[in-house]
Amino acid sequence: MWGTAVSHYQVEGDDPCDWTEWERAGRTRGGACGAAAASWTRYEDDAALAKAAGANAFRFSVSWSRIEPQRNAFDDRALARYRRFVDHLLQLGLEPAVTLFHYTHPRWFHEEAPWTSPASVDAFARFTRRVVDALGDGVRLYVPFNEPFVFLLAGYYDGQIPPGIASPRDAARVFDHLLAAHAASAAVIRELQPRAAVGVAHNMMAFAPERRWHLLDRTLARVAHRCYNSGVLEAFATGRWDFRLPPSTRFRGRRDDLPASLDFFGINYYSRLHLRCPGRERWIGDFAYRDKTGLGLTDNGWEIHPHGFEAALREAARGGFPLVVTENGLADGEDRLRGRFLREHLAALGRVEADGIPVHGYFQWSLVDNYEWLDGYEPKFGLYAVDRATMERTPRPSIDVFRELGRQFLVKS
Ligand code: IFM
Repeated sequence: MWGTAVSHYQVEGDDPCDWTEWERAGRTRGGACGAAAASWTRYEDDAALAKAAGANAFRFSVSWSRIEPQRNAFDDRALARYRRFVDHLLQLGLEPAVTLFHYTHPRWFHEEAPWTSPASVDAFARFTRRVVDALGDGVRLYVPFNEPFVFLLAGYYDGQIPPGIASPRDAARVFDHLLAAHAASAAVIRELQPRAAVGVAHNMMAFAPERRWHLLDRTLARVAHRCYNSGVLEAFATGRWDFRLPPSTRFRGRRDDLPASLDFFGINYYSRLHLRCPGRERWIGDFAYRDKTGLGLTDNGWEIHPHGFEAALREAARGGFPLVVTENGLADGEDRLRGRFLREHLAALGRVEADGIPVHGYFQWSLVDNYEWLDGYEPKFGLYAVDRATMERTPRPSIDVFRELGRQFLVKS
């Protein structure tokens, strides 16, 4: 698969949910989402844009808050809207890859079935059932959770995103429930669509010691890698997990049904962080992006580091699952860096494949400029620029590089 990726809240617009409340409370740096890229009414046009960019697959997520605005009350019109979109993708020859959870929740969720409670697992399984039933057999790829560990850290450890809780004890319990919800969701998908493949989209990063010679920096980089990259991978590969989140939270558990719940492992890769311990701001450690390889920093300051992508793919391959790159991309409004970024990352992917590790798909984040969570509309990740006044989409020049690399990628397979 050669595709583009978007998520519901970041492109659809006007979707009241827990994030909307968060924006209203002034908890985002970049303001409110509002109309996003208006894709709720333009999805079919967006599909045509992906096709024109050479894609044969389209990753998107469904909005839980549109589909189940009140607990146990499902909106058939919302489900039908997504079904029409799936049918349209299929007509265009684009493989739909459907994510069920991409950060946002219906407004009732945190009160009535929060992730700290086992009720969340049942609620997510029920939601899965309605979606899979409505989308039918045209969808052959499901990703129940996008970046579960990022959501966990930001939502329950740092408290930066909804539900805004900073509690290490809750975080460990939530991890358990997210994995249980994944397994329950996978079981429902298998029951209703036995031919569909189930994956997870796991965010992986490169971690480096700020000072190569410094024991504490090196230890912190190792600990960060172990917990951020390998924890989720090990949980899926073995059904067990046991790692620590500094300073002292232990994540430990077991779910025997996890390994069999996954048909592919998705990697979302963007950048590398440089770690320093003790930190100047937080004693436990500072995290900074630096342009150490000379490939530049993206508009939101992230280091471009394709070798980290290569390492992430090799690490992920250790889990033994078929690999898919479910996200990779950069914020680059002027399109100065995107062409090279794409070439270097696909070269890294090629090196991995040359060593006998096949990568079954690559999805570029993102098709269009969209709402970047806490940072609003400033970072521009799109292959297509979006004019926020007219919602008109304009291809960035590097789209030709994307198309050409896609041709080469697909010819190989
Ligand atoms: O925009 C996000 C996306 O929602 C999840 N993965 C990372 C992207 C860039 O920050």
